[in-house]
Amino acid sequence: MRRKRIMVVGPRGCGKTSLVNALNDYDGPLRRTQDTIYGKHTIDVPSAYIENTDMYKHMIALGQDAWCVLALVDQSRCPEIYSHGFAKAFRCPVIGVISKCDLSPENQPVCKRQLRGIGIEEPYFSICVPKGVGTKELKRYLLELKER
Ligand SMILES: Nc1nc2c(ncn2[C@@H]2O[C@H](COP(=O)(O)OP(=O)(O)O)[C@@H](O)[C@H]2O)c(=O)[nH]1
Ligand SMILES: [Mg+2]
Repeated sequence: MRRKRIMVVGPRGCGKTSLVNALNDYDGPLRRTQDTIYGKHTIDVPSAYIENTDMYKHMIALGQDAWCVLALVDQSRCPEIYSHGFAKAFRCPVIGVISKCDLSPENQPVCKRQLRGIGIEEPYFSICVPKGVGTKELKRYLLELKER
């Protein structure tokens, strides 16, 4: 059986690649990813997969390789992009992550409402990867979840 990974989904520019790099303890240059990138612990899913509903099936298929899914909403820019009940499409746990928590703090309630609306329960993790905010808490939570 293939090793399962942490799948990271979210809209364009929300900080997916920054987060997978942090989860893989990689601190080299940030590259733009169009294709799905399998990292040591992660799957970095192209934004297009959640931005186009006709590509959802590809994302669900990738979910077979995941032991958990991190669904990101961008606090600096948060139009509705997930379809209602999104989280129910996966068999593994789906965790809500609010990225760019250093920006537009007034949007935090909107982000939480979106995560709830797509079927994810708290706790939600507010992170800012460039400043190293929240990533330690998220990693610790993931470790505990995996061992359960
Ligand atoms: N201010 C801020 N910028 C961030 C944060 N996370 C990522 N970025 C920046 O947002 C841009 C897009 O990040 P990237 O990880 O490539 O997003 P992706 O398209 O979802 O993979 C880059 O310039 C990052 O440096 C954050 O928490 N706060
Ligand atoms: Mg990327």
